[in-house]
Amino acid sequence: MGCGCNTKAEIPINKGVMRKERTFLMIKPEGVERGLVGEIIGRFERQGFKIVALKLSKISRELAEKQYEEHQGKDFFDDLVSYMSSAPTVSIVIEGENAISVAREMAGVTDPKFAKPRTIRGDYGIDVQRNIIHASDSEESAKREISIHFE
Ligand code: D4T
Repeated sequence: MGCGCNTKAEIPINKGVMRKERTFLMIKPEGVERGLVGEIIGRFERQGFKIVALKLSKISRELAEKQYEEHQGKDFFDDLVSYMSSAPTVSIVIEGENAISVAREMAGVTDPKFAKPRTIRGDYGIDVQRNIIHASDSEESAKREISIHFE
């Protein structure tokens, strides 16, 4: 009996409303340090997404602040931007059907303690800050984040 999902996909894709989208991902410092870049990119490729931009860089504190500007003023903001600018990260743009919501599903919920198995944070996340990957949460964020990381 068919499950109605893409058999190649790691996570079933909702075939209801299909939209070709681009989204921004960032592999956080501990993901790079622990040698998880290939594993993480591979998951998105196997899910059927096309990599349209890819960059390894140590981002400045200013860029990290811009990336997370919606969290300015929260108690974790300073630690978060220090952490994100402390070591190399990988910035990625992927393209494909429902890329924004599917990438968020593949990432898993923010706190790895609660993230499901087979999600990136569920499988590799350490804690809420060292949660391996960032994925844009809306079309507006995706556009904004792509433009700040890939001028
Ligand atoms: P990102 O933006 O990294 O994909 O994460 P989420 O979209 O899943 O979660 P978020 O916006 O609530 O948090 C942004 C970023 O801040 C870190 N964080 C979060 C943290 O260090 N301490 C905290 O208490 C929270 C809530 C993790 C992700």
